[in-house]
Amino acid sequence: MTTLVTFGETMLRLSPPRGERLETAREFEVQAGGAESNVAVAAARLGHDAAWFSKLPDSPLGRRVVGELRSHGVDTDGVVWDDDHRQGLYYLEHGVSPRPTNVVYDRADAAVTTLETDELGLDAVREADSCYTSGITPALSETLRNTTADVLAAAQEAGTTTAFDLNYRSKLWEPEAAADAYRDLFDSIDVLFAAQRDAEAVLGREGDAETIARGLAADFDFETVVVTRGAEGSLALTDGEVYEQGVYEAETHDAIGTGDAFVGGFLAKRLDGGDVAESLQWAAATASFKRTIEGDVAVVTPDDVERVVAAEGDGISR
Ligand code: KDG
Repeated sequence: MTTLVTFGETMLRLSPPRGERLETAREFEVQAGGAESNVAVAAARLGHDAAWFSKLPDSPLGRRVVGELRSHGVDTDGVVWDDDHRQGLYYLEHGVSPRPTNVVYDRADAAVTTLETDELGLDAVREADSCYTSGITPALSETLRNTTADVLAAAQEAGTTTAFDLNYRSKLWEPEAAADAYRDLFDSIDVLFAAQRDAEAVLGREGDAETIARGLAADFDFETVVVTRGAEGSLALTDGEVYEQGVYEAETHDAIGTGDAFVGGFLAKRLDGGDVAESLQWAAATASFKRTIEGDVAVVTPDDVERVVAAEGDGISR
């Protein structure tokens, strides 16, 4: 049985060689990248049956996305193929101090923005142990906002654990619009992942990570709230208990997808029957491992994660 189903947009990511700029580069490296498929890849590579649902153009570009995800072991049988819309792209110029990393989206009218609930096989979502999407998905179109609500509600009603990362993207919408959409979905979410900066800037939460987690759990009845704090580590609240986790040191080669690797590591360990503390540890270790790898996804094995944890224990709590 599929243990994890994720749902969202995957783009092709085009990045010039390091040290070159988008406006002058003659070569681009091409890879698939999208928050929800990044989570599916991490979970698949950590030993789970992970499936990814979306809609893609029936073109070489859409097939390239599917081919890449399959190469990591992700089940893409639920992908809906489309003849009328395009493949979303994003351009990534890697930064180097003092020049910041620059992301340029070229994703308007992507096939996924037209994905309606009726086109999806919701049975797979109902039969899975866990269903994950992020705040990027409802940001992409009104249609997808409705579909996201339907998918999460169907999953939760069927007893599938639903997980959601706020993943606020300021290039996609304003904080007020995001907050409205999030609040509409919160009733259907069991496990919430929130970067502390998103909880503050979008949901107007104040205080330290524990205060934020307790406030969100009380207001929206989440089973588990995980608050991430970048280099400061992370914290999870479940059944009133708080668990803290430091970061594992890593030499950062490519930070894109670190948050998705964190979620993938957490869900994978939870699906293995790990408790929240162990799952946080796997989340942090998978995230740090990802930072050493070029591309959106964590090309990782369970042994890699075990080694990080064994070498550093609880990580660095700052
Ligand atoms: O978390 C990484 C994502 O930001 C990247 O894959 C692109 O999905 C993406 C998005 O919409 O920003």
